[in-house]
Amino acid sequence: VIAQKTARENGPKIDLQILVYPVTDGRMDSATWKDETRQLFLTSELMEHFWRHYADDEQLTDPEASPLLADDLKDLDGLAPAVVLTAEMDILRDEGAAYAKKLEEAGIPVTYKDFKRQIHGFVGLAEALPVGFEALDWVSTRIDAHLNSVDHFDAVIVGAGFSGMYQLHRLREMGLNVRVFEAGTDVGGTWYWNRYPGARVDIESVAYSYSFSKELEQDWVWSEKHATQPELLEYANHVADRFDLRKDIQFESKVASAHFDDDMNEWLVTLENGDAVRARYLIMASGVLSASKKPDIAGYDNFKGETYNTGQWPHDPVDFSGKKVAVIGTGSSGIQTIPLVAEQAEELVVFQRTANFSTPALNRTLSNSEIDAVKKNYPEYRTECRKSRLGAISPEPQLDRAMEATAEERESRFNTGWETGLLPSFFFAFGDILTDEKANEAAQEFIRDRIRGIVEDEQTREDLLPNTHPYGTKRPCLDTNYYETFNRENVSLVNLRRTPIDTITEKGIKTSDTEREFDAIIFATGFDAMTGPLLRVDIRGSKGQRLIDAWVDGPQSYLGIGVSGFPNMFTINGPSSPSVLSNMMVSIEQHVDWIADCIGWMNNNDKTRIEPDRSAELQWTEHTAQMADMTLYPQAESWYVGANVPGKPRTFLAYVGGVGVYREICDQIADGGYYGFEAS
Ligand code: N01
Repeated sequence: VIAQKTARENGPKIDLQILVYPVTDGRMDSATWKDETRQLFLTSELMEHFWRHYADDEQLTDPEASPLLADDLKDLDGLAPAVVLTAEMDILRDEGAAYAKKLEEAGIPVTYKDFKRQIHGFVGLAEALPVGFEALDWVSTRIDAHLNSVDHFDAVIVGAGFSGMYQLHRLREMGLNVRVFEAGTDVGGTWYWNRYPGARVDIESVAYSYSFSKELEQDWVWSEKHATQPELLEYANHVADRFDLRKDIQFESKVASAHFDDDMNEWLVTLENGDAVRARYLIMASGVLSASKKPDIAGYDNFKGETYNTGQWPHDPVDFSGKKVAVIGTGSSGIQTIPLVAEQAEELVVFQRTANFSTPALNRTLSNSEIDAVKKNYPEYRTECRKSRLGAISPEPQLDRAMEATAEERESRFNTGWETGLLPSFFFAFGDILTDEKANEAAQEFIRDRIRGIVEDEQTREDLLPNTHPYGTKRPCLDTNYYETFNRENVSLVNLRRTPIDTITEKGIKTSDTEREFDAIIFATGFDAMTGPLLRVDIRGSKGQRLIDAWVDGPQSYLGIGVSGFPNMFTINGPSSPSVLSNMMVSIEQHVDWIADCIGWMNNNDKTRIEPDRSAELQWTEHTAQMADMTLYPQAESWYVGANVPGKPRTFLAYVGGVGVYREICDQIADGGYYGFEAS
């Protein structure tokens, strides 16, 4: 009534009218009004009682009481666009629907939705009837769409690491209009954030690189067997320049939320600064080890000295000369950084909760002839990597059983593993290292023996021996002089299993036996892996369903690429894909290509909405878990199962079947018309 009146009398401009099960017709005679089955919560009798308070007989049909009965809507300049919501089981349903239709016929933009099987008042009862949240979300999305005249894209990609960069390139080549949002100031993802001293890739550089461009592959020269973080970042920058990627990447733009709009089959993506865009596809290229975990240590904020987190290292060099430094955490990050910090600091104390398995990286510069040989053979090399289990082909996996070999044979193979300096060399020494406890124990004992042979101090040596989990079930590490570092005068180890941390204090760290003072503390305490980067964005799918609710018992995903109820969303290296168990570059390229092909297929077939069907998703999730249960992986308290984040549901987060097998499955699904997905 007010919207009509201000338009009629040239009053204040109303921008948008939001009518929630509106009362529009004082005649009280619509079909729903009279329907016996709709007398729920609001009855006709009660509604008539309200009407009678408001209007006498004559006024009931006055358009200033019953806006449906106005006959001049077509002539009203400036009548506000409307959002109209009704509930199917409401006596007011028909008059709300009739008014929406009438406005529309008068040329007023109207968005109308009838919420099926709902009763009058359901929006206000959202706590009891969660569909109310869906309705609120629907209304707020309409308001957002109205207030923000937002840009539209074919796809939004979250993250400009190696996956986001290549996805942008692929989709742009297909002629799509794409926007990438990146929280950092430049490209590189993992290699942009993890700038701690000693950071390197522990897959061979020649394998950990893009294969999509033959020219790039031939032009780029890796200097070392395991490239350093600066070299990897330089590579990312080179790729961004070479393919002119930055023009479609918006930096310093952290995505806060992504809400799916069922009516438009689009995502509304909102940044932390409130800016928003809409896109048909949402591609989460947000990384798997990118959500740093705030350490669950008492007094974390007390310390007055310098603090560093390996996952968010400063861009300017940090100088530890003359300083007393603590490192908490002995995963890959801690183990890589400890030897370098030790060389600089006056004193270094390492706080270790779990001793980890680490073997020497044996890093070295690559010779020209080695590089030439790989480049000559790159197409075959890449094909082999794609077909392999881990996405890297050296060393060659052996398939026989460890305990059927002689002790000498085991010793010899493990020795070769130790001397190749390649991450999978122990997994691949025999076919059953990750499935047979005895085989694994043999590998463990070999490594423990080597550690015993390196570390001089008796107590430190004992404390460094890993004995809480099978080899490989926590991500094993490759190091350069890690164990040797504990022979230095200025380095000591605190075993937190014997003397746990009580609290961090203003000056240092207090363990159960003593307090130590430091100038700097380095937290190498890990990440909320795999699901963290997805759940830190407020993602809401169809009908307002939140991803965080859908995954309350652990992630469920079809192929680690799509999630049922979250249409048009793709996750690169998502949970239940090989991702962290593989050479990430191989897995990234495979997902990016698959997603690009899928979007191409959608466009060619005039489809605008795709999502996994629930049964396919459940089957895949179960299959992933069953595969993991055939291995020793679930035995460790690792980030692979979410054990490092208090309260995180325990599920094994990756697909153990290997990248070759996985690729075949994904290809067959695509070839079969995206079997297990519903596209419309
Ligand atoms: O993290 P982590 P990361 N009090 O979770 C300890 C990849 N990566 O950053 O084992 C005391 O492995 C925790 O102890 P515990 C790679 O996939 C790759 O090192 O939980 N200690 C553990 O020792 C890797 O696996 C590369 O008992 C606490 C450490 O912190 C993944 O990233 C390089 C603690 C965390 O280890 C993560 O590695 C670096 C607490 N409250 C990383 N909380 C390369 O490619 C945690 N810890 C080479």
